[in-house]
Amino acid sequence: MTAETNRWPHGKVGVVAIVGRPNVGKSTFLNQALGYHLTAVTNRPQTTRKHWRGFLSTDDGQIIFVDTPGIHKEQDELGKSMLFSVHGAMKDADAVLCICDPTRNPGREDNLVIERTAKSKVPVLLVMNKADVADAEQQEASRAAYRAGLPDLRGEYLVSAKTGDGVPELLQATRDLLPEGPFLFPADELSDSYERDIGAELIREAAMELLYDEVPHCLAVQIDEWKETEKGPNIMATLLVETESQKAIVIGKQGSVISKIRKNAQARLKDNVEGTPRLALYVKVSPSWRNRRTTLRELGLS
Ligand SMILES: Nc1nc2c(ncn2[C@@H]2O[C@H](COP(=O)(O)OP(=O)(O)OP(=O)(O)O)[C@@H](O)[C@H]2O)c(=O)[nH]1
Ligand SMILES: [Mg+2]
Repeated sequence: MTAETNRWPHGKVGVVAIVGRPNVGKSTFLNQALGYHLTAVTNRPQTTRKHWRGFLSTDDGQIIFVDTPGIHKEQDELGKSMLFSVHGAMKDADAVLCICDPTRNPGREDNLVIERTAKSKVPVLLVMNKADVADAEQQEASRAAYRAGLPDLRGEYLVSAKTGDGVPELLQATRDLLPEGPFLFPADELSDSYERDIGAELIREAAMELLYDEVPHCLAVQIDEWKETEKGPNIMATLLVETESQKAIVIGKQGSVISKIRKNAQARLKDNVEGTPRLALYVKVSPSWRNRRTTLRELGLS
């Protein structure tokens, strides 16, 4: 063994899947835990479309978090891929954080989450999120529903992923569930995602925030070019939509919508990359891309 491998850190190390129905705050929690904007957050359900890994390294361990798409009744090939991704993440995990949102009455999607989580062979913690807005009665209703379906829960935590309240205690409890071992990634690495994939998510997030109705669900972002320069990256990206009418909405009157999307996306990219990014955006119609396996593969969603 060399001096170098002697120094490789050890501690509580393992993979932790973050699961729950859409819109409960899974991605917000991961970003809060990492202190880094890794995955897209919006107020629309089914924002996250594939799993994303974020690494939280501390003196006493390394948690490999896996943010997953919300568990829902799938309706297309994209939905199937999303659920497949949740299943894979849970299968490979050492522990599961099952996140719920007490501000919404427990319903059909919560039952789907409970059903799938109950099959997990590893420890599960229940995380009741949105403590900043959920009242005691709502918390009790969610707690009762999840407790009833998950009798082997290893703990329950009330947190606000938005404000960070309760998050340090939950992180410590999560770490305590993990086995001892060597770090799986260098301690200064935050994720194994490519910068351009994170960039595509930030652009999609900015676009989803400005679009309404069905358009956000029909939208995908493809990075056509990511060229590093001394001043920062030059990025060319295409927004894929499914119909000409969606394309018209995304462009807006005299390009007003796409120019706002570009401006907001560029500001988000600036927080995540070195230097000043320059972003050019295009819009393309790709009919039924959510049902085309080849396009899903090209977008890294299958
Ligand atoms: N008030 C409040 N809002 C929150 C909290 N956590 C998340 N949110 C909001 O809930 C919405 C959904 O958050 P996301 O993190 O995208 O939820 P998600 O579970 O990843 O959603 P999907 O990817 O669609 O499955 C966003 O509008 C967040 O700002 C919280 O602790 N308090
Ligand atoms: Mg998400």
